[in-house]
Amino acid sequence: MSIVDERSAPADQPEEPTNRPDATHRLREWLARPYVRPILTMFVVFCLLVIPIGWLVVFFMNMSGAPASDVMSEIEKTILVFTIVSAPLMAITLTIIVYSLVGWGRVTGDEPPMQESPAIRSNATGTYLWIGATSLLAAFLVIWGLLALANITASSYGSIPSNQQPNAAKAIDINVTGQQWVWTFEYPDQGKISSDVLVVPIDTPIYFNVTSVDVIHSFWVVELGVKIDANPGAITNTGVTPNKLGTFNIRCAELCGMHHAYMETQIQVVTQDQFDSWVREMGGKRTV
Ligand SMILES: [Cu+2]
Repeated sequence: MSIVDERSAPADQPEEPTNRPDATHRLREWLARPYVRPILTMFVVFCLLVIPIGWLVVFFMNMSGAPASDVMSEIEKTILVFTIVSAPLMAITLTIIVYSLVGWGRVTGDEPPMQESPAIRSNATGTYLWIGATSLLAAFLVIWGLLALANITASSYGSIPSNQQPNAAKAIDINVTGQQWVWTFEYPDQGKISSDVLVVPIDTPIYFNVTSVDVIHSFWVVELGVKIDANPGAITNTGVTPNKLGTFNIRCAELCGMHHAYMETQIQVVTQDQFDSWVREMGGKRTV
């Protein structure tokens, strides 16, 4: 018996009126098609697979201590939400690819290849569903992204220049200079001390003035979720408020020459007392 015959014969529902097929009947008929159940099963499995994958991504990101700021928490939440919301699109695409390779194309014994595969391109319901669902998902992601961006900006006084900040959240200015292939940090308000390791007090907004003396670099404080280009002849600004004690990574995120991969240092987030004594040790002034 060929597959075409199976589809056009709703043989096992004798009680249904044949002249007025209602929605339930049509759905049952659709489900009875030989390719529908395997495709639906694969779709659900691929959708569910995304949850452990998304979780694994965040798990690996957190192995080095992230999130160490509200900005990074917001970024991780956004990565998870974007992964999960785009899962159905990935799943339907993967399902169609896999089933096209191993399902419709499969020929066993003397059976001829299937003549009638579902016409996806000319199916109006399929087209409307695809456009409708993807538009809704995209709109949701745009709105989520804008809200997350607003949260990130609001959660850190560090992104506001220090002379425009309320006194309660007075930021520490730090001048960051990139050069092939080291980072240098200068503390203008602490007696212009200079260091190749970034030391900052916890829960205090930090305001970065970033530049470069040679080529374009990118200043990336990995576990704090901060990244901004360091351009020669210009100053770029960003900020963050560290909320976790510990030592985290600073890397260059812009290919800048032979030893780009080794252009890294550390940020030490310490208590205010530890920061004050570090400043004294470095020969600087006590912070305000
Ligand atoms: Cu670099």
